[in-house]
Amino acid sequence: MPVTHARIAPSCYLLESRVLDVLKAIATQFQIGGVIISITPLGEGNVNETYQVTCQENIFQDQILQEQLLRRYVMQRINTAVFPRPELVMANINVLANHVASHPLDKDWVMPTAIPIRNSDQTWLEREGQFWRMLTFVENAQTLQTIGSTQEAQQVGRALGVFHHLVSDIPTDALADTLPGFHVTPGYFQTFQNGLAEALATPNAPISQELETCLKFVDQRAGRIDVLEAALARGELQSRPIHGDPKVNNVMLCSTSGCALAMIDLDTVKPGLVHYDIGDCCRSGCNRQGEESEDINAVFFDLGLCQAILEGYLSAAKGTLNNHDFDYIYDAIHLITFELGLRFLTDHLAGNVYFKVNRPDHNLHRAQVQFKLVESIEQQESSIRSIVERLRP
Ligand code: GN1
Ligand code: MG
Repeated sequence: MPVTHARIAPSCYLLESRVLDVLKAIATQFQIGGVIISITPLGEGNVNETYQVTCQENIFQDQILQEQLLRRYVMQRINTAVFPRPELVMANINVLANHVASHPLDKDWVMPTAIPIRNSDQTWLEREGQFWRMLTFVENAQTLQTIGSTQEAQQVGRALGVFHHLVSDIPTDALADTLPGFHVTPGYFQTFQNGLAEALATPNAPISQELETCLKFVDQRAGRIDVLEAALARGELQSRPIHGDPKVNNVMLCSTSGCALAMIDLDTVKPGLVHYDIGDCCRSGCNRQGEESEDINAVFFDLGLCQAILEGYLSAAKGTLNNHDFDYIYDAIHLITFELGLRFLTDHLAGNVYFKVNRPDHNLHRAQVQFKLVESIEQQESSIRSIVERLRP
């Protein structure tokens, strides 16, 4: 029996016992230790379905119970509408695991790895057309939904820097392109235009004032959408291994020290521009109100957090950026924020088929939040550029 997967965040519903039974049956197919004692929804992802699986292992000596070990795992159903080739996603995660195994990791840095299914080295399970995987759980760590202090901002930036440094010597041809067109803004713009034409062709399609404002906003910025791709085509920027989704809640901070110790959500690790990552990390980290802010007018881009994120990043990326790379940091922050707004808006026009939503205008609202952030970035362009200049070696 397939698990139902309405496009709502898993944390919004309690697991029915029927669903739990199915999840348990799936989890036991993987090489996990002990007896499953609970499965609960985990995280805030917009794409995959994520669960925490907790197992208990009883350690006996001379038939006397010595210890009860609790082990946690992360089980996910990969959204195949977004990742049509999940086996490539898993292949990339394995490339990362092998790379890390042959490289000394920074002290206290953890790379989540995939757990194979029983009696096999395959790291995913296909069941009734759905793809499942089990990952190691990063213990003694937490994620933030939004950044509250410059110390946290430094750590979020440092996490991305450590990650980039770590993967910088993986040859790009060793990584599959799991999501062609990901972060290629001109492609998203084309999809948006097609979606808009289709929506406008529908007789009597209602266009709210909010939608009309968003459409105008996009139209006014159409001229700069190829800034990164054009620099790539001119050879000023190069494709390198990237994380692809370094938003704040994909960084794990040690619960004791507050130091970054892992980057999770490795689905979008693939060749790309490090600028997509730097831009996305600042986009997400410098918005104190968060992506889901109810109050759009309260949204702004925080310069102090931006400086701290970039400082943290550069302290750990260890010279992976050259002069041209610095030239495009402002553009990256601006473009990736605009791009996410455009992606939300496109999904709204398409009827919410990509990002999980919990109300019909959810993606429109998310687009408005990102566009408000874009405006704030534009208003502070010279200050952001000055921060980048001060950090240029
Ligand atoms: C999606 O699923 P999640 O939350 O990790 C999206 C990112 C967006 C993000 C915005 C594969 O990530 O690109 O930045 O939502 N992932 C994909 O919250 O499209
Ligand atoms: Mg993701």
